[in-house]
Amino acid sequence: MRLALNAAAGAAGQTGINPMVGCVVAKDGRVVGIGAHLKRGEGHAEVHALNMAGDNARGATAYVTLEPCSHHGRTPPCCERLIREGVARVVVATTDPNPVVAGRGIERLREAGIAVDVGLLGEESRKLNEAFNKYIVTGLPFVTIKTAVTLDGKIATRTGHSKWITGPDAREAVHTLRHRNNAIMVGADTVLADDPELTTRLSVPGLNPVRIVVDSTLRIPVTARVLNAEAPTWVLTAARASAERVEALRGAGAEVIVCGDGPRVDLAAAVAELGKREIASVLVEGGGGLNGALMEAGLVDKLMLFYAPKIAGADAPSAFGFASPESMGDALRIENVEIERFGDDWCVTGYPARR
Ligand code: AOF
Ligand code: ZN
Repeated sequence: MRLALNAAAGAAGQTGINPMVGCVVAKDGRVVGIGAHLKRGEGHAEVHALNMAGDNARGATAYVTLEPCSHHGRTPPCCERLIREGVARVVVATTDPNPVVAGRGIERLREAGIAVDVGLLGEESRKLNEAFNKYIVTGLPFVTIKTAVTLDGKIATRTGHSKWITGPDAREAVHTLRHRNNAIMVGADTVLADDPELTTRLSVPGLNPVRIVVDSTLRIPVTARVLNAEAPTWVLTAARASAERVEALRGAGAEVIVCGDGPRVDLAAAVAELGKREIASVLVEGGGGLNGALMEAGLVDKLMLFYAPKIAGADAPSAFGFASPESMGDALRIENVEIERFGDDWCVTGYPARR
């Protein structure tokens, strides 16, 4: 199952709205087939592993990181294929939260006389697919805020200078995060201050996320690098944005999407709209304003704070621009915190407590 999980994780960022799934077929103490789901619309993990196993699948054990599917989607049901190949036992890490599967795959295998065990490394499999698990039941993308901060929680100096807070290892990790998310989101202020390209670069090639700019009044210039042809760019705006600016940005290649009918972008409506457009995961590369507004609206699932061993001092902008509560007991609590080292920096990962 560990091998199957590793195979699944290898396809991080390339399965679109589909989960990462791995499968290992073992018989008489040896691995006879291994596979992973690599791309939406293409073979599921079980199919690749069973194709490799061939006749060895008969009487074998299949280790699958997600319950084999029972539905006819873009590909036929994996449980039927496992039955047809004569697999004797299936070990499943976790059930498929997809309402069209949700236990039916396991049920079908048992009906066919196959021994099914559920739960081996289940927690790890669920964590691997935390974005899919949310998206498939709510239709909403999993939102991760990533930011580089000084030890005193600042994202720039008092002049707005921010290149660079963290070192090369942390920045490399951020490009991997871009590859792993379907979309990347910033505020107009970040585009105006840093003119970022928001593509996946550095040493390893990867996929570019859809670039999303939140810009209520369409202040970003048509020459902004985020509008280049490297990846699609969607500009989220409010109803009051001028028709002239809308046309100018469309002319520069952006898709302009009005979210809600208030004076500013309705962030809850924006996130729902992204879900409708098959964005299952969003990496927010902030700005304190956007970070704070998303946190206040309860739209953030996960935080990844890259801490550099520096102190920026007073008058420097903070990572989260929302109003501070009166009492520390009311400070936003972050749960399930983990720390990982990147060169001289540390990434603190956690999940905002639901209130
Ligand atoms: C599996 N094995 O490797 C994957 C599964 O559109 P489709 O046909 O690819 O179906 C996608 C759904 O199938 C997805 O939402 C999830 O429920 C399941 N994914 N299942 O047995 C796999 N990737
Ligand atoms: Zn399947």
